[in-house]
Amino acid sequence: MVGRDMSFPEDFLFGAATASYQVEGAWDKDGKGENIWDRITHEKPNVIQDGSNGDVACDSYHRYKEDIKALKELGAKMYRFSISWSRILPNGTITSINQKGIDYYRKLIAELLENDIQPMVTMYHWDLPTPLQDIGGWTNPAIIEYFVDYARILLTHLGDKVKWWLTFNEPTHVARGYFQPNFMAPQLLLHHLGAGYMVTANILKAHALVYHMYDKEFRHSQQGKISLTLHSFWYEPMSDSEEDIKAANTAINFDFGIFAHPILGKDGDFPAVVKERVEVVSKEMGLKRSLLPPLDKEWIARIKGTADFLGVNHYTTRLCTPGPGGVNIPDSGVSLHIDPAWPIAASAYLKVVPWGFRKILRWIKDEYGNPPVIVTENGFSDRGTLNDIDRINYYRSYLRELSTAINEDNCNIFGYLVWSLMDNFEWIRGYTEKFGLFHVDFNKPDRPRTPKDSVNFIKNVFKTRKLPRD
Ligand code: GBH
Repeated sequence: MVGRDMSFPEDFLFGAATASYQVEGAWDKDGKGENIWDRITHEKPNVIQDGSNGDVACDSYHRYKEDIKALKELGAKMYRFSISWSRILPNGTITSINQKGIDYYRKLIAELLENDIQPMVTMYHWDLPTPLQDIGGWTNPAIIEYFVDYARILLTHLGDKVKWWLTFNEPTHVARGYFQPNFMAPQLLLHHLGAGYMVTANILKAHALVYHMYDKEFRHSQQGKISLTLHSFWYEPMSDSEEDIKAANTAINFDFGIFAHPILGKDGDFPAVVKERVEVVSKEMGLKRSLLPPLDKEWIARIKGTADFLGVNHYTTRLCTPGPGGVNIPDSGVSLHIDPAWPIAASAYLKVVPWGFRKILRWIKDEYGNPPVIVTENGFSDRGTLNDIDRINYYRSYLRELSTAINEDNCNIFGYLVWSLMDNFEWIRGYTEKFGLFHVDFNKPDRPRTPKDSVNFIKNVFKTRKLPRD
């Protein structure tokens, strides 16, 4: 370790992230429509671990100024938040523009800019208006144009102030809502119909059309950048055997490459290994064609290159060996394992494996020609203590790997955002898992935010752009 450069570049963008449904609350205020998380939490509260919902959450709709104070205290230069589609378009379409929704985001953005914090805006972080779900949601190709309509409204009304756009957060998780049990809304179980792959294709197309719309109608006057955020575990071979190495490569292509390759890969399109495997499995199931709808030449060309940079969310690692696959990455033929020696977090999925962070960043560099990357989420969950030493240890070890990826591997990484600014609604885990640097007291009507010990640690890193030696 002696002599390792543990600093970050001068113009590096440090900041924090949240998402609309997880923090805003005000679920039915000022004309907002219902979305799929409102619906699932209200109609089936038993699918949420503590029976809770995001009706009030951190009440950021009313308390965004306190969020900005917290960001200031942290020394954040960037705040990534998402927009609630049903707050802007209550019935899902442009026949129902809600001015109060637009006003809310304009106020939030103005206040951020006044405090020298750059907004990075996610257009879709999982909260689909229910009328669109009722026509099949992301499986219905009609959604492509509805998303383009929605994006045009955002770019028109907010694009003068916002220079960083993400169309989608973790589209693989949107797809999982259509086949993985007990997971993301709308919790459908339609893998046998290829629903997840339909979602994948439709999201890729919607993303590409919005990118080209930005180029044609907005880039010249607004001068911003647009991309999307992908999530991935790092997939490490369980052993040095050729089969395990192949399994790990298959896994990362199913989880990350399925979106990254069509956009950033040299020839575009889905990764060859994904096309081959899904074809074989579909035939084995007795189908006449692959569950993965092929992209035609026009779409391959239209999707390729539609990222000015890449957003990456990363938390943890899995070990890979050939096997039945399981619910996360069906059809891959890879079985995923954890090393029992890895330190744990409150979230069952999250094990502390810092070296996996460096490896995935390096893999992205090698696989896609070193694109500009911003880490749009990274963080640790506990049960909510203010003295969050385990979170500090997580950040210390992961940030070391990040600095090594930058300084030794020459990965083109220009920013890093923590997940999350504050405790919030963690999807089906409700309020049982806490990712915040700021504690939020969900029992008090005014939802007070209190800094945890990790705030001091992160603040110091953001300020000095260096990691402490010990
Ligand atoms: C991010 O996703 C989300 O963008 C954010 O909204 C969320 O609050 C944050 O993470 C913290 O979890 O495949 O069954 O093992 C990361 C999503 C969700 C990825 C759970 C891994 C594991 C479930 N993570 N998932 S499983």
